[in-house]
Amino acid sequence: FPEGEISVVFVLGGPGSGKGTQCNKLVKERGFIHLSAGDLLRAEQARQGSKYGELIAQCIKEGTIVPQEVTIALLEQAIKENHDAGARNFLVDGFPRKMDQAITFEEKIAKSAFTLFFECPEQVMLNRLLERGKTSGRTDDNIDSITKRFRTFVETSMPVVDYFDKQGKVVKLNCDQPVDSVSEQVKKALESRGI
Ligand code: UP5
Ligand code: MG
Repeated sequence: FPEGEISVVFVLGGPGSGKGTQCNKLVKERGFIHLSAGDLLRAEQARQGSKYGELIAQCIKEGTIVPQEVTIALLEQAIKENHDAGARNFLVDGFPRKMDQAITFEEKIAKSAFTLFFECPEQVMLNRLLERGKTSGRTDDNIDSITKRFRTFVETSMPVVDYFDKQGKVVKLNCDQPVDSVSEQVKKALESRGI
């Protein structure tokens, strides 16, 4: 996409930090298109005839990162479809979570406007995910998978946050707060970046 044609805000933060919850609010209140990389991967995994079903299922359960080719193709397709329908403002949630993805996406698809980074203590995220796991049906909402997801986040995804932070493109939010208080912080962050 040519510069300025679409606006992409990355939403990063640990598992259970509340990315999806806040993105859903922004869709309702501000009309953003919300693309969760995890949701796109889960949909692809469930799709009849997908070549990548087993690979995705395995990575999600083990908390590892699906090869970037798969995830970026899904995101690119979703962005194109929504753009064709007139959308310009995208929240890309849970992506990029590895350096190669960050570089490829910004080279091939679009530069990000900035990144919203959801800071939250692991213990808080753990409690949220275990609670959600009682009803979510997600194969990775169990203590084994959650532990692995936390490790991948620290080792593989935090370097991406640091990379954008060095460019002055990260706004940090304190997410160990009630949903509405986080939501206030999100609004201020968007305002401060003119979005
Ligand atoms: N909740 C939310 N906010 C709250 C608050 N302020 N106070 C109290 N409770 C709050 O929230 C989690 C739970 O907490 C919910 O029950 C919510 O009600 C409550 P949610 O908004 O769902 O948090 P979120 O940060 O979105 O958590 P999620 O589990 O979705 O995060 P992950 O980043 O782990 O999951 P994702 O779906 O992005 O990725 C899953 C897997 O896909 C990855 O582990 C990886 O294997 C794979 N993946 C890739 O390989 N590549 C990618 O690019 C992306 C994903
Ligand atoms: Mg999510």
